[in-house]
Amino acid sequence: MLKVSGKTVNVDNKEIYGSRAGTAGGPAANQNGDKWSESLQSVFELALENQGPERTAKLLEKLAGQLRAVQPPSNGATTPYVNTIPVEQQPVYPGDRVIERRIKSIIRWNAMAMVVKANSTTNVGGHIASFASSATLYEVAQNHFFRGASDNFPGDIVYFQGHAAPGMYSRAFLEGRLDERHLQNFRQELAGGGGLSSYPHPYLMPDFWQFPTVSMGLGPIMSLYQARFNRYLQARGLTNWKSEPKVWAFLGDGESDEPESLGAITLAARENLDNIIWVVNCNLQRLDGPVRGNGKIIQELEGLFRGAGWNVIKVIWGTQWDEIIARDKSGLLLKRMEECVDGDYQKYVVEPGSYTRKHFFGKYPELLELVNHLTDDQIRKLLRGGHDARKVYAAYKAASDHKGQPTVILAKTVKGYGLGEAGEGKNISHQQKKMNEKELREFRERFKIPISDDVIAETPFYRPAPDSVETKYLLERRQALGGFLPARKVTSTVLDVPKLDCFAEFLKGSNSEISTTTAFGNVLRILLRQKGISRSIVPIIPDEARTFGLDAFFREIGIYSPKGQLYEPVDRNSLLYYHEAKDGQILEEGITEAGSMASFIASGTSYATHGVPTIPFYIYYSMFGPQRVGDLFWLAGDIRAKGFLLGATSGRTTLNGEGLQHQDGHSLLHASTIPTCLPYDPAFGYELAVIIADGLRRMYVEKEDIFYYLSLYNENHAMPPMPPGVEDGILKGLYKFKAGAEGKKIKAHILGSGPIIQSALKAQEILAERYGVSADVWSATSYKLLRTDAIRCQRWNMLHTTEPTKKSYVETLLAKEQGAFVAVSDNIRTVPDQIAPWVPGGLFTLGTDGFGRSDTRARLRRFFEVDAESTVIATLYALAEKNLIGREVVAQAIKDLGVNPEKIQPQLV
Ligand SMILES: Cc1ncc(C[n+]2csc(CCOP(=O)(O)OP(=O)(O)O)c2C)c(N)n1
Ligand SMILES: [Mg+2]
Repeated sequence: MLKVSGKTVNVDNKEIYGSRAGTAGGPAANQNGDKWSESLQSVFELALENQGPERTAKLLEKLAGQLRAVQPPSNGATTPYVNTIPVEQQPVYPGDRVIERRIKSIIRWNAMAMVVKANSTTNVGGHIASFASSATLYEVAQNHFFRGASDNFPGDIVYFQGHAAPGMYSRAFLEGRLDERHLQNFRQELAGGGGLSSYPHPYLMPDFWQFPTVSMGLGPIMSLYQARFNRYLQARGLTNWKSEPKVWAFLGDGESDEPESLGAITLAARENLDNIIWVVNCNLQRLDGPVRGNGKIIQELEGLFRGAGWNVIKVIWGTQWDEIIARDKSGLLLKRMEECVDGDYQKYVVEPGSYTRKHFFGKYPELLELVNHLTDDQIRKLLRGGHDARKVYAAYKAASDHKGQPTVILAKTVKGYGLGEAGEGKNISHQQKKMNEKELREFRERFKIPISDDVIAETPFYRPAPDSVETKYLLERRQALGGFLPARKVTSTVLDVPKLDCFAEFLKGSNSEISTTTAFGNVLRILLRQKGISRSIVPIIPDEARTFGLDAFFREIGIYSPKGQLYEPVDRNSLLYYHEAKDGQILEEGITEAGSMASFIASGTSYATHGVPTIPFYIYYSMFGPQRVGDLFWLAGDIRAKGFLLGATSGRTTLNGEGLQHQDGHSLLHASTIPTCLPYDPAFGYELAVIIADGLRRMYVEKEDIFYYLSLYNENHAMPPMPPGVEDGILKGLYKFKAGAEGKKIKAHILGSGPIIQSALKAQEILAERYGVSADVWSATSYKLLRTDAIRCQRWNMLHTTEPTKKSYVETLLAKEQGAFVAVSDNIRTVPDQIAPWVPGGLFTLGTDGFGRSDTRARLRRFFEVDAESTVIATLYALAEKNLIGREVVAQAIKDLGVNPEKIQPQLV
């Protein structure tokens, strides 16, 4: 007993020291917790009374400092390592668990069988362990949550984990959507009758898969922007949904290391996206080994998501653990659960139950009593939460009902669950794709699959009869939920796109000098006035509208914000103020090219995802396009996205002041590698108008699954009127823009693109005036398209040698042209070189290979040898190489034009 100022404080010195010897959470601390709390409260009150608040605060601070020295403060971001939903709050499971388990077992078998079978005769690979760990996570959702598309409802939007694809095929097989031949040909798409793609690829299986997910991190980031885009569509009145679809994203715990996975999670909390649910399959393993062998991935992710404002639901322990946890009055079980690292938990999977008894429970002898009634085998089979349908259902239900925040479910599972010796919880699990007969038998026993010994070695597929309880149940559930998933259905309507004449101002040309970026702004303004499409346009900008001179659109069409504008913008009094609105049309993404691409993809696929075609115009710094987020560009092709990508401030020398990291001369090449992308490098406003008008027609009337990449530049120059009859050439990639001087014997051709066509035009004058050469200037709008067409013809000719040959567009166009051909652009030489084999007599190419740097455009163009003088020299050289002029003319021109022949060469190695 302690007496302070006449009051008795209930503190027993012996207990103080006794408790310090034990650790926090120990039995003594628990039993005396209340006593201690009362005692401290009394001391605190006495201190306040006797010493006053100020001095009490100082005393407490001092004590807190001492406490920090022995116990660093908890960041408060994590909760104990147990299920978030307590047993008392767990809802009753609404399904027939016995039948569901049978269905799940059969799906497990076929998913495994298709991989094992494929690898018995081929080396095509595949994965068993990922789906084995997530089967319950998918099956509970398929039986009770995922809603299919129906009238006025586009269906829930589900991002399936790429490596779990065999599980989805296996279910579709049971549903009768795929047959044995498909499963037989897993990963053998070129086999007779076709097969199944390795992963979710809408390009390869357009009626089945909606979202490519296998490049890790892309599914997660796309799902966030998809959920946001769904809100945007609703806010703009573009939907008539009877209820809002949920966006579900299934991802691996290892996948969470990708910056794209977690980099945008605050968006979902900031915009209250309670229409999204993430399920992270925490099997604690990735490809090589544990995700966090020395820590706990679930706790780490919980802290991150809570910090980001998400609702976090942990599903760690299965039902059998409930009573064990309940019987632990000491707090030691929780302590043990918390102190074990993921590497330990992985070990408990591969070792027998006796090991877990000894090392997990046995660390504190009191804990052994909790499992005395269990055999070693029963201990080994204590389920993790993610394999327990009741726990998973409870989490999904809570997530579905949660309002105001996005939800993440962190479900603990076992990688390769059910594979036993063949790969359960092993470090090699991810790569496992073969099983021997003994392992197959064990798998069959464990999941009770009716396959006899004599055929088991062939891993036959098993599908219950159409009138079996299992098939009926499975179909009934999907019917009740609106239909099958995944399924991709394109029902979109045709848009009333404007004709080219709406761009009359570009076709007429203008005397005032503008850039193609400004011209694009004008095109967009015109399009926004076209009734047929104005509402469908989705301008996307990552914090660069002012750079591109598009800030006027802020006021005109508003920036989308679910909160509207809660503040008075500082520029409210100006005409072009920063205007946020609940129904704003612009997606102002901030500085995230990955997020902007995800929005582009959500918008560019809304024709399929929602049956509502929208037209994304995503304009950005071209250097931060495919170079920065190339994998998303590639995915845009796979997912069959439509729309326009506008790489602004393009050109290694046109964007002159920004230096090495900004000056882009190779995005066109990147874009050329994407099979469904049409890359263009327009020089003039009318070219831009022709390309965009035709693009709208092809994508939104003809319904071609293609998208456009246009480089835009910031150099002002004259925008001439469109010469007659060039539309076709603009679209195909090349047309004669300005013929050379007449009456000269020596002929040459200069192919120019973007603003560098000005070098070609100036070179044309110099060549005529000083060297007697008549050079035609051509505008090369798309080398890739010319090349693709040429390859197509060449291939046809090769395979049909006895039939009349076909001639490509570029060959036909240039067939009668004489002299030398030179190409010049603000891109690396490989861009024009794409057509060299089909240019009569070859193509001499100039380009901006090498790192950019800051300087004036004139000096940069001399440096990279793409200015008019360098173009003249190159043309003369190309002529000299063909013996059409003397070599001394070239040497003389080098002197005349003041070009230093010993100047450094810009490109390296
Ligand atoms: C961007 C990217 N990098 C690497 C890979 C190769 N890869 C495929 S699966 C995998 C491990 C996945 O681990 P996890 O996310 O934990 O999924 P699990 O299979 O364990 O469910 C890796 C590294 C990939 N598919 N994508
Ligand atoms: Mg994993």
